[in-house]
Order: sequence, then structure tokens, then C-alpha cells
Amino acid sequence: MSNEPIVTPSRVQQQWHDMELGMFFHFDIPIYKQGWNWRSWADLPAPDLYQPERLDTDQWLEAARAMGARYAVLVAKHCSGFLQWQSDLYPYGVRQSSWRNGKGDLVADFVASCRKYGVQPGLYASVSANGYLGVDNPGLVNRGKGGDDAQQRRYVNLCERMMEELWSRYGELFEVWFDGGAIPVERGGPDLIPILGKYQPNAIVFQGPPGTPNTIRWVGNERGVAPYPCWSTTNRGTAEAGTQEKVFAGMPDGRLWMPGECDVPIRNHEWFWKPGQENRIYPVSELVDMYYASVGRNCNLLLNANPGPDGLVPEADMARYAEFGREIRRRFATAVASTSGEGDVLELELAGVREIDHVVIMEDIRRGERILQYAVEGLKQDGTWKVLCEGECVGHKRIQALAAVTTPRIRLRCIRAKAKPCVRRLAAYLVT
Ligand code: IPT
Repeated sequence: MSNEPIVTPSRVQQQWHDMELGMFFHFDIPIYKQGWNWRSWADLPAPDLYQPERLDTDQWLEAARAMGARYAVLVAKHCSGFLQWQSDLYPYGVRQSSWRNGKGDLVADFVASCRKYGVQPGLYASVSANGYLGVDNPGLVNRGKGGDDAQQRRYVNLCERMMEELWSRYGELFEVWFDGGAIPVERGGPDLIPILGKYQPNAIVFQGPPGTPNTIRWVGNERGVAPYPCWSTTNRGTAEAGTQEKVFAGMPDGRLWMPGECDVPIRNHEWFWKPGQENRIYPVSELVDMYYASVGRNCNLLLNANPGPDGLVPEADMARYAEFGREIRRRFATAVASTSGEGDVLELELAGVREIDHVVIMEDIRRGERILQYAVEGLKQDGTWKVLCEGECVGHKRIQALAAVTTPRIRLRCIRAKAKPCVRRLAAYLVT
């Protein structure tokens, strides 16, 4: 145990952890020009191609609800540079399309549906790439090479105004997403922290520029799998830190609360709709594995939806979200028994000799991630304890499947901790 103060999440980060599941929505003009690559830096899809004729964002939110997502993040501007709101900034967006006579605003529809469904809205608008403006990672003009200060300043100024539009028009946003992060101002990046502070002080920010409050981080892959252990604390986000696995795993003694979010497409490796890929939708068993490897490892799972050119989430995908949501509820709606408490050892009576095959542990993260190593043990008939599972990080939630065991009682034994463990919930389940 050390005398360092224990790092804790902000109030909004606590809310974010409790949500556990979010739905990502990838939709952009390139789905109307299959095969086009924004990095060709030519032949941009003409705005008129954008015709989501049956657009119904309520149907999108039905998908989120069926899965059990409590927040949703819409791609408002992806790498193409096409703006899916009524922007005044440049002539490439919904305003230039004949869809809804140039009056359509996908962001407005999306946020309204989120509010109607009680799902917290979030918006993705990356500043690291823009096909229309010739910008590429890490957010530099000249296709990522930079080298033109005046042009870079114009781009950065435009980004700031873009975010001002997006963050000021649609009410409170729960999450703001920077794909690939945003380079710091000193390196030619946009000055976004004051704009966030002005319009969205409470937003959770994925890969915000260094110094952004309420930041969350990437886990290093788009497969829905967090490393284990995966601490919420770290010293810097992945955006500027490169790709070392140890950064993705966080650091138990990190100074910043910056938990991991696992973003993953539902169609293997495809974020955007493509025709004839219903056979690539992950089966429920794989989605459940992802859930265990994300929510079950102290992260949130942001599962993607890819509405098609008609503006609807395809039926086959809809069915899968519902199936996935049902399976999670089936597994974890009812515990055999649960308890909470403080201290190095916490016992859980199972109300008789019961069969169990899963344990779920949650720390009271308002007091930090205190547990550094633990074992869960079951009482045997001879009165001794048998180790059922072990681990390091618990944090918001740890889910572990066990070989089925019959026992009257289990206990959580903390082997190492930063300070007295505070367990919000220790629960046992019989899932299979
Ligand atoms: C990748 C970015 O490099 C990373 O910073 C993060 O934003 C991630 O996307 C989110 O999925 S790029 C991707 C092609 C791996």
C-alpha cells in the first residue's frame, strides 16, 4: 500500500461505466459509391448520391434498445469529409444533396431519436482525416505530410468551427469521439478543449487531446477484446502514445482516470454497409465472447451498426442485436446470490448448496480501483476452500466463467490492494 492519493473517476465517468453497452452508427456518403477510397483523393462521391430515402433513426434506436445499449454514437463526419448536418462551413454535405431538398440533417434526426428512446446521444467527428480537404492522419494537410503552416492554420480553424457547430446545436451530448485522437495545439492541432468546455463540459471524450477532462481511451484493436488486466488508470491516452500494448492495458498506478472503450463492427472488419455481407455478421456466441472480453474486463463495448443506403439498419443485423441483447439478459438478469462489502475477504452465502458457473465482481470505483490481485474461492465439503478463479484488475466490472461447481458459499479474497477493497457487488450465477 502506498500513500499516493487514489485516482477516482469523475461523476460522468462513473455514469459512463454504468452504461456498459453503447451502439456506434457508421453511415456516410461512400456507401453510395462502393469501392471508392477516400485516400484516392479524387472522384469524391457527388452529394446527390446521398439518398437515405427511408431514413428512420427511430428504427436505429430500436436496434440499440434491443441490444441493451444505453448510449449511441453517430458518425457525423468520417474520413470522406462529408458533413451530415446543416453546416455552413464548406460545400460538401447534406445541404448540397437533393435528399430532403437539401434540408436533411442526419444529426438532428439521430439526436431526436436518442432522446425519444432514453439513449444518451454521442457524436463522432474526426479531425485527423478529411478526404475533401486533403487531410490525413494525424490531422495534417497535404495528405498527412503537413509542411504548409498557413494551410494547416486554415484547416485547424475550420475544425474548431466545425466542432462549434456540432457541439452547440443539439443539446447535451454524452460522448464525443475523436478517431485517431487529435494532435496537440503545439503540433498544429485544433484548440478544442476550450470549445468542449464551453459547449459540452460534461461529455465523455474518446481520445481527446491531452488535458481533456472525462477522457476515455482505445484498447488497441477493433475486435471487441480488451487486454487483461485492463486498468482504468493510465498516464496518457493512446492517441499520442503509439501502440504499445502496455499502454492499452492502462497502468495500475496511472495518474489519470481514462478507461477503455472497445469499438467493434458487427460485420467482421466492416464499419460501413456493403452489399451481400449478411454472412459476415458475428454470431451471438462471438458477440458474447466480446462482451466478456470488454464489459467483463472493466471496459465498455461500443458495438457498431451499419445502416444501408435506404437509411435503415438491415433486417439481419436487427435480428442479431436483439438476439445478443436477449442472451446477455438471459445470462445475467438473475444471480444465484449477491452481496457487497469492504475488506480483504468478502463471503457470499448461496442460500443452500448451489451450482454456479460464473462470478461477477464490481468495485465501488468512486473509491478507485483498489484491488490489484484476487482469487475467488468456493467452500468444499471438507471445510477447505478451493480456488475457482483468479485475476488482477476488477474495476467497474469483472465477469469470469468458471468450471461449474456446487458449493454453499464462495468468497472473494484480495491478495494485493492499494487500500481497503470496496466491493460494490460480488455475485454468483448459473448461466448454462
Ligand atoms: C484507429 C486509430 O488509429 C485509433 O487511434 C483509434 O481511434 C481507433 O481507430 C478506433 O477504432 S484506426 C483503425 C483503422 C484501426
